[in-house]
Amino acid sequence: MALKLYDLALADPDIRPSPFCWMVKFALLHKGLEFETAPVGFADKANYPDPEYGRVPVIIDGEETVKDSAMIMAWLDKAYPENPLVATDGEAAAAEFSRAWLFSSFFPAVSPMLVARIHALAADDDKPYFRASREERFGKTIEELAATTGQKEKVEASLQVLSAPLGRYRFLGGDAPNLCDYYVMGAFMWPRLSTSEDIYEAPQPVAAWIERMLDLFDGYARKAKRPS
Ligand SMILES: N[C@@H](CCC(=O)N[C@@H](CS)C(=O)NCC(=O)O)C(=O)O
Repeated sequence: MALKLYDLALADPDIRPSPFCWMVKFALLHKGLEFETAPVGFADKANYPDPEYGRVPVIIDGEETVKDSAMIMAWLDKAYPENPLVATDGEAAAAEFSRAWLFSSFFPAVSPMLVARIHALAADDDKPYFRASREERFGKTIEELAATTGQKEKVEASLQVLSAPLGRYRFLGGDAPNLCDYYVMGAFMWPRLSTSEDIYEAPQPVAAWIERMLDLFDGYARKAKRPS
């Protein structure tokens, strides 16, 4: 039986913007593992594999249930050692750094630009939960978040740190992608699939790397449905 990934869906069930689910999708593709996805809405907790946890990604592989993108990565390399996501302690440390950079820099910069857009695209049944949970998390209304100024510039400043490594190497993993690339590109799929607009401009080496990442695995990420 194919491995199952629980994935977050918007009102259009083919639009799947979750950055953490994308990190896992890239990792599964890297491993060459077959998988199917099970879409769930934000508030649809009864259909989550663990309603109390109430988050995705969660993967089910036979008897195994694994939650949390970072835990899933570690589990994948243990259960399926072929094509490691990180081959050395150095690569593991770099991947942890990449993930920490997302949380300290990229996500805080981009989130205010996305919350209202995602709310507009969420299923009607999910909207009240999404609004309440995000307004509690950010301490602002969705409308106040959407009106925040200067976020585009903050995202663009945050992306500058990637210009030097990606100007020198094809991937953050060097000649070939590794977990660092999947963490960062997984995060970049979030704005890509939450709006039809290009809401920031990436520096040239980063933009070129994004195109390379979209081409991987027979263009899997490039083919993902975007809002119209
Ligand atoms: N630390 C978790 C975070 C997972 C997470 O926050 N997922 C979001 C989707 S991107 C979610 O499940 N949201 C459901 C909700 O907001 O209730 C991971 O890395 O997997």
